Amino acid sequence: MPGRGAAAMADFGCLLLLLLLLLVLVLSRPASGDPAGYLLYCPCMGRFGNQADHFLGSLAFAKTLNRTLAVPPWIEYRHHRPPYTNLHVSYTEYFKLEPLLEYHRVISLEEFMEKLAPMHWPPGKRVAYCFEVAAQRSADKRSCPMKDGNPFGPFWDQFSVDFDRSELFRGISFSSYYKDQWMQRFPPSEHPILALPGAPAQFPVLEEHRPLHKYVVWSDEMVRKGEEYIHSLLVRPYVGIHLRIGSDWKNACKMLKDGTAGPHFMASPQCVGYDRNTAMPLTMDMCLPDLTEIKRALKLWVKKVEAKSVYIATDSDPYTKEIQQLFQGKVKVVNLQPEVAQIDLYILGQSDHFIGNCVSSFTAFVKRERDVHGRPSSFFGMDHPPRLRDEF
Ligand SMILES: Nc1nc2c(ncn2[C@@H]2O[C@H](COP(=O)(O)OP(=O)(O)O)[C@@H](O)[C@H]2O)c(=O)[nH]1
Ligand SMILES: *[C@@H]1O[C@H](CO)[C@@H](O)[C@H](O)[C@H]1NC(C)=O
Ligand SMILES: [Mg+2]
Repeated sequence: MPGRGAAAMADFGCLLLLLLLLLVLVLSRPASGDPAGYLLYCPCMGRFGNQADHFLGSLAFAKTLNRTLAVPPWIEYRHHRPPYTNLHVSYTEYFKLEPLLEYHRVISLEEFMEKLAPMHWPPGKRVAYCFEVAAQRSADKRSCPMKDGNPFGPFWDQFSVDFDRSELFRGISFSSYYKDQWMQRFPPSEHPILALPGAPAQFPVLEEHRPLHKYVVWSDEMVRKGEEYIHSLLVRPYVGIHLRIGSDWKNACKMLKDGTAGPHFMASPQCVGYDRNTAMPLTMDMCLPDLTEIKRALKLWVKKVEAKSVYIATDSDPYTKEIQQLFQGKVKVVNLQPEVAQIDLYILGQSDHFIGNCVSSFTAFVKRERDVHGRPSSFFGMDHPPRLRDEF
């Protein structure tokens, strides 16, 4: 019976078509969103060190609220060299996204905008969330300053984001203490996307959030480049130093001379201690080491670790000649001045001993990374910093 065979073939064809249709439907379905909601923010305060401090706090806050964190790109200020506008550098350019997932759910802001925003955060439904006091500055006194000025405007413009209305809050802060208040005020069912003008975090990073640095893992490309420099330029053991001595820093450290700053000044809790009551005094050598102090500390640590080379990272004069003279040419002195500041961070992180600047959040990034891996660090003006809670 030839008809039976043909009918069976036709049935089979129908089934195949149906399956195919189903597959197409499943694949073209918009990505499903997290029912627990998302947290978006602009890393709009300070340069890399500040943004990294804020990132750790924001990661912790996202976990507190159980919202997926949209990891923003880093903002790099290029006012003095091309392209003379801000660069937005993907988190994944420098670090891996996967290790963050061991701690909490994240998605890059880029992927969120590409895959989720069209369905879950479309134009017309973009709500800004901010403190009442921040909205006071706006014309109608009720709008969050999401895109006012630089870097705020360019940051959201890179994704063509405009905000449609604002939700204001008061009497709460970005601390786990207020978790219940946040959940009640902005439940994810009614407020799925919480977009903030700045990081929901403190600067400097809280002591309890420092260990989160272990989830900040260099990308393969950064490791490759960094290791290449270390192998070709340096001889181990090597001492890495961060000389934060440029003109903006000289101005900042003047506050110490005036006596207007206490022991807690910018990133200084990392070396004087986080408890204000027991904090050690912050000296000028710790904020702005002069050449005498730089030589003293270097001599001490080069001798102690029997260093064969010294790596100098700086925002200003590296004092290469002076340091070479100090060791009478017996120690190799290297200053790379890399195009990408994160290369300095990588090389400092890998050194056999690190001497940093107590007040700098650029140093703080290196110090945290080294603490996580049990590598030794000291500061100019402080050879033996107190143990912090995240050291093991
Ligand atoms: N490449 C390089 N850049 C540095 C160094 N020190 C400071 N900078 C630049 O100056 C910025 C300082 O700002 P920030 O990272 O917020 O650290 P802080 O101001 O020292 O707390 C860095 O992000 C770098 O762009 C350095 O040693 N090497
Ligand atoms: C947190 O969010 C995830 C993902 O939406 C969900 O599976 C989990 O149940 C939530 N946890 C709590 C405690 O609400
Ligand atoms: Mg700064």
